[in-house]
Amino acid sequence: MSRKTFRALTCLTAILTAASSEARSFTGHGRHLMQMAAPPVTASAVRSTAAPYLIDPWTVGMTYPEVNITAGQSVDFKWPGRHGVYMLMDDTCPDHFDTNGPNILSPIKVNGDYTTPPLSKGTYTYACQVPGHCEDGQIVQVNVL
Ligand SMILES: [Cu+2]
Repeated sequence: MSRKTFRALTCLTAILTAASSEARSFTGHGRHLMQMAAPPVTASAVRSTAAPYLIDPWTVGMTYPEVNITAGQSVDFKWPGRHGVYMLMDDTCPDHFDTNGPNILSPIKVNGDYTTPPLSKGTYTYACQVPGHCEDGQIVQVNVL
């Protein structure tokens, strides 16, 4: 192979390598945009087709065992009487529930029904924000596996 041919081949290889890494980064970028467009709470990789896990009645005086569901599944709370659904940051009843903000999933209402969005893997703890209800057993831990 002549020196000139060798240089031309080296140059061609460099161009092809650059083009293919460009193509890869474009694909990666496209995938990133698709993930950005999806709701953040949706499990994109594993989406369960299972029906929502029903907690009925969601009320006081109960002992709710830990719930195990699969990624992409939702939890549906239904209640008689006056309750709400509040997402806790840990598994203990707080001294104080925020009166507005993102932790309030359902405001306090009578005869309510609230279904979470499809949940991604993790541990979630829900309680009722009516004063005294969490301490009276209206708290549940949900493990999304
Ligand atoms: Cu309650």
